[in-house]
Formats: sequence, structure tokens, C-alpha cells
Amino acid sequence: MGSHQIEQVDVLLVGAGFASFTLLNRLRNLGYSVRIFEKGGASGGIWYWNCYPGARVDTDTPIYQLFDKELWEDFTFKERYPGWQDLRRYFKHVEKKWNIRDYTSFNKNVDSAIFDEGRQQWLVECADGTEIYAKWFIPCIGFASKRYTPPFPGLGNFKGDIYHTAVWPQHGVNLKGKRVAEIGTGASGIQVIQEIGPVVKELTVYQRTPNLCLPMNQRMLDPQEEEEKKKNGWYETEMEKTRDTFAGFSYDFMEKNTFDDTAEEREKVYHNLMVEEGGFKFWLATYKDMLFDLKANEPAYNFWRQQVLKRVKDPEKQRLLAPEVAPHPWGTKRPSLEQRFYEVVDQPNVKIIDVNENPIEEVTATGLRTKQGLVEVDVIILATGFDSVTGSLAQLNIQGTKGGTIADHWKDGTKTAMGIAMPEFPNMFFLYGPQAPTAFSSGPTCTQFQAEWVEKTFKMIQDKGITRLEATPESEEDWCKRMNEKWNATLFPLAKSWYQGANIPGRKVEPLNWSGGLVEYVNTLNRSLENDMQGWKYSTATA
Ligand code: N01
Repeated sequence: MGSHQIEQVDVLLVGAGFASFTLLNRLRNLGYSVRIFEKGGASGGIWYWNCYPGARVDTDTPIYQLFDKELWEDFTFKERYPGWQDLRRYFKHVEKKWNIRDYTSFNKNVDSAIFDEGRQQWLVECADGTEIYAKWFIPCIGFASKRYTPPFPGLGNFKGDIYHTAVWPQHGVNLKGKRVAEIGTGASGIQVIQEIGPVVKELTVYQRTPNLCLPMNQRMLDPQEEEEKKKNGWYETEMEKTRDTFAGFSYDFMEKNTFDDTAEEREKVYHNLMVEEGGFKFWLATYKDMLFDLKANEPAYNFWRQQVLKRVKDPEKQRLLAPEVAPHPWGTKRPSLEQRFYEVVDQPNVKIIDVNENPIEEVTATGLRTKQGLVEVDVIILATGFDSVTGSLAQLNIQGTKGGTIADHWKDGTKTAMGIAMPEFPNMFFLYGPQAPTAFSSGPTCTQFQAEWVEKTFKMIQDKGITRLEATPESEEDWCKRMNEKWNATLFPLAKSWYQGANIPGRKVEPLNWSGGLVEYVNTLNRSLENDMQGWKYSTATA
């Protein structure tokens, strides 16, 4: 056979979720040829993989979607916090409206990308051998695409079924009447537990750190009411508000410190945020010093604990779920939004084992052994999370101009220029990844603001005739310094969390998400384009 013709595009996007959809639309409108390669069999990004029982988003309508009116004017979610099925229905809607499928190849697992200096292009290769040249390479693979399974001794010997929440079977699993072990109480674990607790025969939860959950206050949406809200401008107003907030929600911290209020006033504020309003307001619409000052954090934990104690009757479960001494400052690990979690774990068929007191010594053919003895189960559910934030990109063989991979670039610590690019990796941006507001923001909001900047940058690329664009080392250095300054001013370093990579044994503990807020983030991105693109070095076809 002669040499084969390799397809060439202007822009290759990896992953078929919010980020790549909005980028596809924007860049295609600028006249670029764009393709999406997606590893899964359908679009939805995390909502393709996250289809475990009870999986749903914890950002409320209308902001968990793309902000384009043409998309939301004729689509309405069923619930305030949509579940994975409804989110998939949404992605189908966007696909159709924007004709995305014609530009997307599914089951294309990108596993290598090498920058070809001669052509000034990326040669990208998939696991099935597909190759493509792209002038611009933009992975949009999120922060949770590398799952983590702890090395429990004997896990391979288990004769029953093992499922990880991050790769739940697309056909579903019937757990009715089964004896189930569930490991992990992060967002995925909490949702699984509250969903399956009522249907399984026995559920044993292996908890390492209690999740300081907040009530979701879920409700069905009334389609007519939503239509009214669309007509009277509420959707647009809510979406617009996200531009001025710390985390890209439609609400923000109060302009008040905790002790500006009396104890009685505080109680009312906390009650309103946690019980009446629900959702993340107790976290992100509270006193502005709660995440910065340990003293200010204490009353928040105490209030939270009293609410939980009211809902859990079993004293041992009270001790494990809402301990007298806070496991970490409130809000420094991701709080989950629960629907009926505390009532479900309080059921007699649900048992909690604290793995700090009783580590999992061994998984046998029939169950899990701790020093309390063997618990025999039919199914093990691993809700043990991800090699979060950096794992997604670092697992790929993406080689920069000096031959090293991204994992090599980060061998002494994660470093990026503004959480969107890296020196030595020209003509490449990444969205919703390390050192961006990522896990401290609402996903669609963060990615849309990043995509707006990418669009602006591509306009400059066109205007200036740029063929190669690379972040400067100074820009990277400056960003890492600012990452640390912002992080160290908060209470976040005090929690052993995946926000700083502390969930993976042996991994360097370091800030992985920008904790300075979205507004400052977007301003920094924009400033980098000023003064003839001061944060970047570039060359043009004629240079
Ligand atoms: O993962 P996690 P996740 N032995 O890392 C425990 C998004 N998300 O899939 O806390 C025993 O949070 C670990 O314990 P500890 C969202 O951003 C969103 O739940 O480290 N246990 C923890 O309890 C979310 O925050 C949605 O002490 C072990 C759990 O496993 C992020 O994804 C839904 C262990 C892992 O929790 C990740 O969520 C789902 C060990 N050796 C996901 N190792 C929504 O929108 C780990 N654990 C609602």
C-alpha cells in the first residue's frame, strides 16, 4: 500500500461535552474547520460516563447549560437539579440544534498527540489507529476522566460484581434485594447511597471522611412557569449574573463577616441559606470570611451539625456522620447536595463502617474483611473518585516541543499559564482543567467564559495571521505564584481533599484549582492579550 492520506483540520477538540460544543459552534462561525473526537459512544461528557443510580448535577436551573438563547428557548429541564437522563436529553437537543453530529466522531479514544515542528501542526492519534493533523489542538476532557481505584488487597479475588461509579454500565444494574458494599462518600457515593439504600437488602457504607452534605431542595419544574420565566427575562438575568460572581453561580458571598452579626442573627442567616434556600448557598452565598477564617468557620460547622443530628436518630451514626469535632473546616472539601441521604443511612438495613477505625484489610471471594469481621456481599460499588484535575491530561501521551509529555512537564509540580495553556505546548489550549476555576465553579459557566476567550484569541490569530502561539514561561511562572498566594490565603489547604491532589497516595499536595474567583480569572486571561499579546509569544506565516 502507498502512503495514506492523513485528514487535516484547523481545530481538533477532544471530548463531546459543554466545552467542545460551545467551542465548535464559535470556531466554526469564524470559518475554521473543526472536528470533535469523543472516546465514548455518545455525547454528554461526564454525563455519558456518570450514569450510576441517582447521578445528577448539583447546579440548579437555569445556569447548568449553555447560555445561548437559541438553545434554552425551546428546551426545559424537568427538575431544578437535572438527573443524568435529562442531561443526556439536553445534549441531544444541542446536537440537533447545532448540527454537532456531522462534526463529531464517537468511539475515538485520543491517546497521543505530537507537535510537528516542520508543519507547525499537531499529529493526533487514536487508539484505533486513526490519525489526524490539526493546526490547533484543544482537549476538553474535564477534570474527572481518570478514575481512581484504591489498591484494596484481594479486590481481584471477589467473585461478585464490582462497579466503579465513573464507568457505570450503560445498560444499568439491578441491585434490588442485593447485599451491597459501597466505598466512598464523595458526591458520587452520597448519590448512590441515597438512591439504592431503599431498594437493596443490606448496604454497608465504608466511610473515610464524612461528607458535610447540604440539602438539595430538589423539585420538579413546572414547564409553564419556566416558559413564563424565559419570557420575562429571568433566564437571561440569572445567566448574566454569573459573570460577576466568585464561582459562576447566580449568587455570591455576602458583604459581611460572620461576627458582624449576633449569634441570633447568624442562626437566621444560616437557617435561611441551608434549610430554606438549599443548594450551595450555605457554601457560596454565606459570610465572606467563612472560607478564610477558622473562627468564622466554627459556627457554620456547628449549625450544620445540629441540622444533621435532627435527622439521624442512631447515636453511632450521628457520631460517624456529624462528629463533634469537625473533620475539616466546613466547606474546604466538596459538600454534596443530598436529597434524603440522612434518612436513608439511618435505616436499619444500612450500616456504616469507618475505615479509619476499621481499615479494609482484605477483599475475599465473598466480601470485605475489617477487624470487625467479614461482611459478605453480592456487589461492591467503588465511589472512590478520580485522579482529579491533572489526571485527565497527564494520562495522555501529549508531547511538546522538547519531547516531554504533560506528565513530564509537571513532574515537579503542576504548572500552566492561566490554567489554559503551557509553554512547550504551542497551538494547544485546554478547558476546564488544572489551575483554572474548574472545581470551584459551575462547569458550563467556567467553560463558556474560557471559550469566549478562546474565540477572542482566534479572532486575533486571524487578524495577525498567527501560525504558532505559545504561552511564555514568565506567564506560567506568574500564574503558579498567584495560584499559591490565593490558595494559602484560604482554609482549603487544611482539608485532605482532591482539590489539592491529597486523595491519591504519594501524589504531590498542591493547589490544583484557581481559588481567586472567576472574575479575576477572566480578567487575567483578557489582560494577557493586551499590548500585542503580552502573555504569549507568536509567529506568523511571514515571520
Ligand atoms: O469522588 P470523590 P466523587 N478507602 O473523590 C473515598 C464531581 N461530581 O466521584 O474523602 C476508603 O469526591 C474518599 O474518601 P476521602 C464533583 O465535583 C459531581 O464522589 O478522600 N475510601 C471519598 O469519600 C465531585 O466532588 C457530581 O477520605 C476512599 C470518595 O472515596 C467530584 O466529581 C456527581 C479511599 C471519593 O470521592 C468527585 O466526586 C459526581 C480508600 N482508600 C461527581 N480512597 C454532581 O454534580 C478514596 N476514598 C452531583
